Amino acid sequence: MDVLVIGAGFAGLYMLHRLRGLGFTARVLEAADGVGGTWYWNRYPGARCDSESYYYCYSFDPELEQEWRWSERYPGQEEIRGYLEHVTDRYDLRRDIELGVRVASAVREDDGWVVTDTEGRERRCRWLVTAVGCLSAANVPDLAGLADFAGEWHHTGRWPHEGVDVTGKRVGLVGTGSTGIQAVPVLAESAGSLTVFQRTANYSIPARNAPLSEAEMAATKADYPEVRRLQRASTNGHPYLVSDVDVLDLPDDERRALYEKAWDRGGLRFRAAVKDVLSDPAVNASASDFLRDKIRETVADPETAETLTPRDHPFATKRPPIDSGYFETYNRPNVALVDVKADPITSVTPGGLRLESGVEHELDVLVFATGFDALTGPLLGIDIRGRDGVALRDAWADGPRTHLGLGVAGFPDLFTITGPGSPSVLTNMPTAIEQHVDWIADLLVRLRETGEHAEPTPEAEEEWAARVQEAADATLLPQAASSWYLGANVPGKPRVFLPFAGGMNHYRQRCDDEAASGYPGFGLRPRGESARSA
Ligand code: NA7
Repeated sequence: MDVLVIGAGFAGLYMLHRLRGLGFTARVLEAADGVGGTWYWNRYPGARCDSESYYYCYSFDPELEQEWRWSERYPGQEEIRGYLEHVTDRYDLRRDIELGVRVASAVREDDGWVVTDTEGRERRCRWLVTAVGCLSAANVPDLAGLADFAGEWHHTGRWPHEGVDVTGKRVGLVGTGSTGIQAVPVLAESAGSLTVFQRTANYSIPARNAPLSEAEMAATKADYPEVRRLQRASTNGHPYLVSDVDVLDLPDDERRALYEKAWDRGGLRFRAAVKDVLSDPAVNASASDFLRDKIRETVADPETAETLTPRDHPFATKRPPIDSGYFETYNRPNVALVDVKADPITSVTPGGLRLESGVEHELDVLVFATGFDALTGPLLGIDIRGRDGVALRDAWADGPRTHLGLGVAGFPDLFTITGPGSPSVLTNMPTAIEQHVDWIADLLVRLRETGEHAEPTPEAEEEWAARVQEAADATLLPQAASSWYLGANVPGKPRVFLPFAGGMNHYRQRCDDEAASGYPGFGLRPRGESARSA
């Protein structure tokens, strides 16, 4: 094989399509029994994308975007999975995808990579591309007693395909990130009781999901060139630009009206309605106050409302969830909230969850909406060994180091789609993925022509790490101490700001400059020359 690609989600499928078109021999190895990546695994009740359907999709083929019909403003898990299945068939990708193959290790040998799966089967390739996703390594809390829990427990990112019948049952859900906030209203509808264990209160904005009419779909399809232009021009791959209104210059009533309008429109776009919300503390405080007021207005019980009100981080410094009736759900008689920051979970008993105070909550079903070992977890879950047998785990012991999030010093001819240090999770993912895939494809064409190896230089990595830190420091993002952007949700994980916060548009330009100037940060060297130090 010229290229092995690990993962068959948005990234792996498009990578395979591009490689085929360029005449490379390529294969995708996928651990799951189907394509879809994130959207294969995340089947929990309420699983839905927070980007809108008309732009949470590929842009590489105008025919594809004209053909596909989205049914709702935000696509549900099953619909996105269906879309990716369609793409797989439409471009005849399936014959080069091996499903049910979990990669255990990838070892640099001679001029290429030896990739070994968990069954011990080896495959060799010249270039290795990881398309393993940013949020695919489930983070299950290491709680004493979990193995002896008498009920059933599930992580939302590993939800059983046949579903979980919670009808009439006592359900406990841990975690109030985007996932928990999506799942709570749906679980509450059929559970006998639902107890939500909240560690960090979260802001959330109504999604305002709704079916898409034929007329709306037709208008979007007619407008796709402009949608795509805006996506490329924006800082995070969404097809709208950040407002140029200085909210603090507005009289109180006009500012309130601006927030109300953004609230009524709903979704992640709220953030874009508030200029400088992620860089000016006073602007952020004003928007955060508006969102806190909304919680108080929505939740009937004042004590519950107060517990649900975030006070320890500015709005959007953690990934802001959007919801369909989340805060309203706490007005249901069968739903209770437990503050596990005040009274932490200490263990799982056969009958439920025990807190530090000794209080025990009796549960039949335990749901961990506890997120992921983000960005680095999926890569470090594979034993990747570069030049001289150096393990990626060791190279990244103090946090990930990459050049542009695309490659790692010491690991020649390895390319990491949406790797740490790239904008990835701060963007609309398909936009970031397409940019990475296209960039990698161009580089591979050059490497095939010249016979060179590509391996980031330590100097380039160092410079890029400084840029990533600098970009984060120019925002309020590092202020959220418990953010998974910082790796803070996984005990023992180094605290390093993981994605590049300098904007997708600027990042794209930086990558284009790298290519146009002959890939100086990728230390291209003739094939056969064994090491950079040689
Ligand atoms: P997140 O956003 O990481 O949320 C996980 C939630 O689980 C969050 O509220 C955590 O609290 C909580 N958590 C994690 N571990 C524990 C333990 N041990 N005890 C109690 N509570 C815990 O993951 P999601 O799946 O919701 O969303 C991930 C992304 O997917 C999302 O941002 C979108 O990009 C799509 P914490 O805040 O760490 O105190």
